[in-house]
Amino acid sequence: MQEPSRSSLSARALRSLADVTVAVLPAAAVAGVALWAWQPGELAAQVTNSLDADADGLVDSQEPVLGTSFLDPDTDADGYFDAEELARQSFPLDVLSVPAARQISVGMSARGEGESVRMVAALYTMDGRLANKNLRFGAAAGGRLVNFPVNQVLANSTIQRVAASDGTQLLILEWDISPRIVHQFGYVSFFVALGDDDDPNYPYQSAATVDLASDSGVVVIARTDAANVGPGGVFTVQSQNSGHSLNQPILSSGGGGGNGNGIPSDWESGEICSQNSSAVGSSGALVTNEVTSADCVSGYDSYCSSQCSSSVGSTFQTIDPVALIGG
Ligand SMILES: [Ca+2]
Ligand SMILES: [Ca+2]
Repeated sequence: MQEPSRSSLSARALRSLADVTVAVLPAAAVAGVALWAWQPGELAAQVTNSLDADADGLVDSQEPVLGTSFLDPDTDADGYFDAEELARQSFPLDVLSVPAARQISVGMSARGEGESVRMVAALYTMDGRLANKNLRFGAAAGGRLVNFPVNQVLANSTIQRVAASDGTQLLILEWDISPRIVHQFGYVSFFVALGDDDDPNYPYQSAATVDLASDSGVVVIARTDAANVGPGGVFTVQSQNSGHSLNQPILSSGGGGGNGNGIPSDWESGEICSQNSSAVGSSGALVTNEVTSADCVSGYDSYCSSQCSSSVGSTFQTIDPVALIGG
């Protein structure tokens, strides 16, 4: 486990810190910024696979991570398109799970894209605008929570507007993260928090996390599961790994997506690693979890790591999204 290098923190990153609208970052977080900084040259070299065959706001290559169909905008036929269900924290594979009547909500996912991990945040803001909203991005890794400068994330993101079922607009933000961050730390939990600026005591009303792990040179996502999406209340939270996860490979070191080349030959195809865990400790928003059971299960268009069952007893840290909202 390496410590972030303070010396590589660029002047640009420092300047941008002054512009962020989030709370002042602690020194440890500032030191961590360099680790998460984007390489503009690398970013420009990436080409987005923008094909969205069913025009639901999720590109084709994103849908297998969510388990949704790339040919059907409303996979579970409940009247809400897949991207809207991601943003509004209902489960896109359950006709009985529909968005709650709320004014602001955010959901999160990720996929492999070229040689990068592309992060996805789906925002439901009613007015389809970022103005007058509070946004917070960050991650937990190596026992620390790091905030990303909001303006850097936005400057390096694509923003797509998609119609929602109620006539409002969703915002789909996408930005790249280097897979080496995941491989370096072994497990990284990313978060997005979103709120309006009506009440300074409650800057964020919704939060979502997505967890990525490194396994044999492969980036694995703790895939969204029905148990991980929260009911909409005054606040909404979505945790990709809240006691159960389906660990799906999304990017191999050999390049290509998780269902393509580069998956180690000893991983089982047609299966996925189903993992159960229990929280064994917490510190602020950081939760330490221990894997209690893990097995390959069949019936998935994915691959199950040869290390799946041997992860029992290991620990990893996630973010409690509840700790990110409500002031
Ligand atoms: Ca789509
Ligand atoms: Ca639906």
